[in-house]
Amino acid sequence: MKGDFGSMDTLAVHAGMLEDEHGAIVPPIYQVSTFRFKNVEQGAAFFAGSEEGYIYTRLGNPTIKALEVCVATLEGGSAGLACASGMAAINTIFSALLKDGDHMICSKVVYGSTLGLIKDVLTKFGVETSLVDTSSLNECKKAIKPNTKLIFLETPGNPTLVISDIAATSEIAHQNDILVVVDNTFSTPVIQRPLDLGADIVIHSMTKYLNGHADVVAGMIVVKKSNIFDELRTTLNQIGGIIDPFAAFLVHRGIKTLVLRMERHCENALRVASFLEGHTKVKWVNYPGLKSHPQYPLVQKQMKAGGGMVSFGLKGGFKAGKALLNNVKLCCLAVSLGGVETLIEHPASMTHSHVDEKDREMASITDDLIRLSVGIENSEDIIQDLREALDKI
Ligand code: LCS
Repeated sequence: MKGDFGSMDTLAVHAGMLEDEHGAIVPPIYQVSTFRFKNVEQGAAFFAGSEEGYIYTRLGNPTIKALEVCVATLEGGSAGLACASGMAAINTIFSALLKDGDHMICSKVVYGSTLGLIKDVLTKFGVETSLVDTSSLNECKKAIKPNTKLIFLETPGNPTLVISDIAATSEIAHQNDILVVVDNTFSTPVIQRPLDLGADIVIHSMTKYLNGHADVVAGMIVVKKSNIFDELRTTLNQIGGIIDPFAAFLVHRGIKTLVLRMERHCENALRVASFLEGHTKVKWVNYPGLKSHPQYPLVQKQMKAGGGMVSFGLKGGFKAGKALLNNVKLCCLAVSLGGVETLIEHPASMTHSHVDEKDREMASITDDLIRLSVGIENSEDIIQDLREALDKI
């Protein structure tokens, strides 16, 4: 893309389409592990960093680079680092920025494996974590210690869709020399740009909306300022959690329709959430785009729309929920989210089943909670499927 076209719709199509010697209009797949040097001097210069060039795919690859430039541009960051999965991205951040004796604050509502990584792995390396209701600024402030290095926010949180105030938390964090990392998987930069709101780092499970087609597992780190980038890049290179060039190509391809897909996800989710809210068998609905969301004013402040995720509970509890899950036909009973097809799951027995019951309770991940990832199908079809399944309870 020549010139400066800043709108998200245009950037999603053009960002990261780097110059290609043959004029290819999308980045070709460099499915190679290693790159030939012209001579010893060039190889040595690439390794020394005095000359730029590709060495070995774990250290860098043109197809991966194109995707990194694309997502960094969409998030308004200075650089991106593509990873093998969302978990590889989170692990890279923790490994690079935390050490024995450090303390971290983490939203108590996060994806189950994020919590697993903290509890099972980070503690082995002497890092202490406080799980905090980060939707309360006061709780967040109270949890800060002299050795706090990082605040990790997931907003909206998986699966309750609780919201944390990115701008206000970043302000408090920066007063205390603490970095703020935001998991922006549920919103994508189309809906929420954490770096603009003051966060230092954004991570994504690109497995979800960015790729959008349920056929890739991938992650991304985007930094606002370049000063921490080298440390993250070196750590990723050493840990080895890099993305495969073909996966990078697919995600980059998916991003071209990200804005269109997000618009449809949000439109459909609002309709489905409104339908559920009005149904006699439904006890509660949580959707950031509904006025009934407990933090609706904050949603309006930091998000452009409610996103594609809805959580709800039935009056008959999980027993009724189980009947619903077993009776849907169009909605697919599966974990993951953010793809074009509607998925439905039960977090307490699936995505968050390995979280201690006590931690689940503390995070309000109740046994009756059903999570819907609303796809881009016709919204009337999704609603009809849910209505018919609810009728069978
Ligand atoms: N962050 C969030 C918010 C997630 O929802 C997930 C995965 C991850 C990070 C990890 O990404 P991955 O390594 O899988 O690319 N969430 C999943 C879920 O809710 N169901 O299945 C996976």
